Amino acid sequence: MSTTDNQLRVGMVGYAFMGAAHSQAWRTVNRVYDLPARARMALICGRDTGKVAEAADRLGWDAYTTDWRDLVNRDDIDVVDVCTPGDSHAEIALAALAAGKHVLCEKPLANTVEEARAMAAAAATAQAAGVRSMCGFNYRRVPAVTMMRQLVADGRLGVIRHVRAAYLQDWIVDPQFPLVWRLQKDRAGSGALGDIGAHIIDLTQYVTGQRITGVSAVTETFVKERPLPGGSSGLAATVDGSVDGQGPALGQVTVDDAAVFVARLDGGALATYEASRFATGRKNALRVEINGSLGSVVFDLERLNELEFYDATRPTAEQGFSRILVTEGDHPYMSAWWPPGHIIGYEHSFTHQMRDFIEAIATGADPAPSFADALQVQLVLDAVGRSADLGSSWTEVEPALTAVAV
Ligand code: SOE
Repeated sequence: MSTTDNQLRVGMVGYAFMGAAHSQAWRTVNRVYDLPARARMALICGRDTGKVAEAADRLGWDAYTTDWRDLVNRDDIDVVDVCTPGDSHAEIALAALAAGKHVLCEKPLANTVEEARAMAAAAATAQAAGVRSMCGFNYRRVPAVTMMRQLVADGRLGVIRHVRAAYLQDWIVDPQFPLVWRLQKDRAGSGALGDIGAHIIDLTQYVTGQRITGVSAVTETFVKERPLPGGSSGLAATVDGSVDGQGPALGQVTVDDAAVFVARLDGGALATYEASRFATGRKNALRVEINGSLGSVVFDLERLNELEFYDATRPTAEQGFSRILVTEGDHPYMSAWWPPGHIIGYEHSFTHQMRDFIEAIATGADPAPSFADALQVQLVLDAVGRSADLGSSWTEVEPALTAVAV
């Protein structure tokens, strides 16, 4: 931290969707929260000079560079914010930690367990030297999700029996959608599983305070070849270089389009998880329901200012799911915003994330989720992938002997 003016000079690598969401949060956080340090949007990094210069202007960064190694090693940078595809998270975060920078890394932490282990180990070493690190599971910082956790922690649901989580999108239902980096294993590590499944794994563990100890999974890639980005027409070269006539060049999809799994949690709960990019009509539909011995609670991202709460301890005649509007001043994070009933949005979760990160750095606290927390999510992702590959717990249904009318 710059001791002269209590500034945290931030360098961000990446300027696409998450770069824009993080920039909005860095621009806003010190204007809505009274914090012990101020974030300075000092430097943004991207590979293309023209595009990163435009991003610096549009997103509000003081300067730009195309060299992330320079960024992490500069003496005038205190925080490195990693907003790149997963295949560069480890390299950038490890270099930044080694250079004594505080690190915020987007989710999932890495593309492999090995990378995540190295990052968690480096973060633990750096922590001893006062360096803070956090993984960007932003949905933890939706006020309603934090309140969900509080309800569970306060025992209002009793013993947790079921966790039911789905994160559904539909942006690649069209088979002509191009083979972008999120559909390539070497860039993204996995598909829907790591991109959106990671969110519901982290969120449910955060809310219940329980950890997933075992899974049984299936995954599917519905569309196995897609046009290459900017795909030229003409002879269509498939992934093995063979040419099969006219049409855009095609490439192999190497990640899952959908992942479905059941899980056991260490507190005894049974859980079901669904992450899909083929849920036609579902744009960014994250829904979590927790059932306990004394009640249930439901969070729906499309109604992110609300919780549905069922209190089984109420008189039977009064029981039913109530709708809690999580906009009161004493609800998590809400004191900084508007009067009750004036709702907030998706982008506010990132501002809350930066609030907590800045406060942790300035006070010497350890921010959550830590890289160790994110490693645990990576271990679950890995187990789901191995379970799906093995098909070990899959029992075929015996075919009916004769065709039956259905
Ligand atoms: C996927 O399209 C995605 O951008 C995720 O990568 C984000 O983590 C999620 O918040 C929104 O959807």
